[in-house]
Parts: sequence; C-alpha cells; structure tokens
Amino acid sequence: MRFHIITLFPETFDCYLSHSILGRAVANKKIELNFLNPRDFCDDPHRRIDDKPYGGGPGMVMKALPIIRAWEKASVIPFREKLPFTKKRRMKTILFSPGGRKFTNEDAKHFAHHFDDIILINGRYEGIDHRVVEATGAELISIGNYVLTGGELASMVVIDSVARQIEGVLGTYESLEEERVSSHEVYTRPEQFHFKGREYAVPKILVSGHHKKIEEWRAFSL
Ligand code: 6GU
Repeated sequence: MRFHIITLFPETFDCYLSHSILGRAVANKKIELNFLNPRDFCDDPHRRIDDKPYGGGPGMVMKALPIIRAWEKASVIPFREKLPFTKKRRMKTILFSPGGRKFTNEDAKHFAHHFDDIILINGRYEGIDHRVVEATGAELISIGNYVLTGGELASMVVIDSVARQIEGVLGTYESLEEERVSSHEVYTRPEQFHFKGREYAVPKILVSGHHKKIEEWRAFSL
C-alpha cells in the first residue's frame, strides 16, 4: 500500500510514523509513504499557498491549483510494487474535513483490501478551495465530532488504522490479539501491588492455569 500525503507540514508525520509497528511496516516495504508539499507546486515566486475567501469571512483558504498539481503528481507515480502487468491500479483520494463522512474501522479494512494507492489531502487554515474536490474526486472524511487545526492528525489516524489491516504489518501474535486489544482487560506483572494503602491484584482466574476457564472469563468480559 502506498500512501501519498499532500501536506504543508510533512515533518509533523515523522515521529509517529517512524516508530514501532508503522516504522517496521515502512522498513519492510509493507507500506510506503510519499510526501508532497503543495508549496512545491506553486507557480508564483512568493510560493503563496493561501488567499482570502471569496464572499468574505475570516481566515484564509488554501488555493486549489498547488494541491491539484500535487495530486496529479501523486497519481502518475508508477508502481514500485511488483503488481501483475495487467492489474489496474486502484487509487482512492481522501480530503480531510471536519464536515466529512465519519471514518470507521470498516473503512480501514475496506481501504486496505481494495486500494493500492491512497492519496490523503490535508487542509489547514479555514479550508481548501472546493474545486479540489471536483478536480480530484476526493471523498470528504472526518475522524470524529471535534475540530482539529488541520488534517495531519486525521491522516495519521487513517494511515495507522489502514496499515494494521494489511497482511504482514502486524506480527502473527499481534494479529491474533486484534479483537482482544479493543475488548479485554489485560494484566501483566507484578501479580499484585499496593498504591495508597490499597492492594491491586490480578483476577485469580488469570493465574489459575486453567486455559479453558480463562478463555471463558475473557469471553464473558466482552
Ligand atoms: Cl478530518 N479535520 C479537521 N480539521 N478536524 C477534524 C477532522 C478532520 N476530523 C475530525 N475533526
């Protein structure tokens, strides 16, 4: 899977995407990250990326053409993966907007299995000239009912949740634990400790050695 990330702030992605499971996924070429900065696609000498909104109002709007050109470049980059020659490239464009459709884990699975390239358009300021949506066919996506200062965090949420659905990104053990991660109380050593006069102990069943009972306990705690 290749993610093409159109952003004015590519460095904001570094610390999250270069560590742990995602860092490993990049190193193992399970995912590829391709950054495009709209500022590199400006044609005016001042590299101006935003302007006042038509119709008036506060804030600045990101110009359409630098983003459309960045998108165009992302969409013509040839595959580096060895896809069969006859296979058509499956590409999806997402534009992050707090007013977009809410992103779910079902989307993450769908994107992971049905696309080879995902282009993520990240807005800042008051938004992006709407003609970007018309020119690129982007789907407007939001990650929740709150407003962020830009699409970058939303991009990382989508990249993370899509990447972990791609075969080989999670280790076998991590994959097996997929359901548990989101649905179980978990414990590790020590078996008990004290904090402010209270004892905190691991549920007895988990240290009983009865694997069948442990599975039952886990099932009931869903
Ligand atoms: Cl995709 N963008 C912004 N700016 N805020 C958000 C969001 C996206 N999703 C939730 N809040």
